[in-house]
Amino acid sequence: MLTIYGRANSSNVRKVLWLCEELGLDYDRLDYGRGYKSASDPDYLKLNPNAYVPTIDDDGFVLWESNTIVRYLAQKHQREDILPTDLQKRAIVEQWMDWLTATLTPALAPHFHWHVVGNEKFGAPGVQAEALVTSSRIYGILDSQLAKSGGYLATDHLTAADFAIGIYIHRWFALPLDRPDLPNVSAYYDRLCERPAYQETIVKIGP
Ligand SMILES: N[C@@H](CCC(=O)N[C@@H](CS)C(=O)NCC(=O)O)C(=O)O
Repeated sequence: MLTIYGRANSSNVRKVLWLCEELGLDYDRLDYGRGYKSASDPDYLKLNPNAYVPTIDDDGFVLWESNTIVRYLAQKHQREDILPTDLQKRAIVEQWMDWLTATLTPALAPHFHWHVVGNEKFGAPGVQAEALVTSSRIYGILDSQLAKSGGYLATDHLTAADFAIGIYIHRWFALPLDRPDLPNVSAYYDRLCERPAYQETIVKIGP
């Protein structure tokens, strides 16, 4: 049995939930993390010493780090379309997964921490305007990539990279931002929104 530890409104948990729904997997989900059972509980820390969600327990095999979990589940279920076995195709998927963790997520974070979490540090004069310059530039890189990829982040069909970035596409549109016009990002979001599993695990939950 697959158990997912993590609240359904967490961005990193939603990556895993969306994939599980697309794969049609049976799983249990336990509400851990902010607002629920604490991820700092000693029992949880034994599974994941970082006190973060998500963590999975797959028949006794424990794994954390959302992007790693996405790759693990795709490979376990032999979805070569989602996680290519070809060296270079896989490297491109992983490149975009690393990029979104290292570059896109931190660029979007100041907007999320102000508009959703309400952390006043991010509402100080000039902070949001400056953050928007950065986030617009980063989503601009995404727009250029989508113009040549064939419609999805790494290539012309859904891969692990899309499962990792999906929540941050929804968040970009769901937050009250003065967004630049990025037609390929908009078309990508429309494409993802056509998927019932994306609607269920990401869009309906909110930013
Ligand atoms: N690199 C980790 C980051 C995990 C992470 O930051 N999780 C957040 C939720 S999105 C968390 O656990 N926050 C504390 C909490 O909810 O208690 C991953 O991708 O799994």
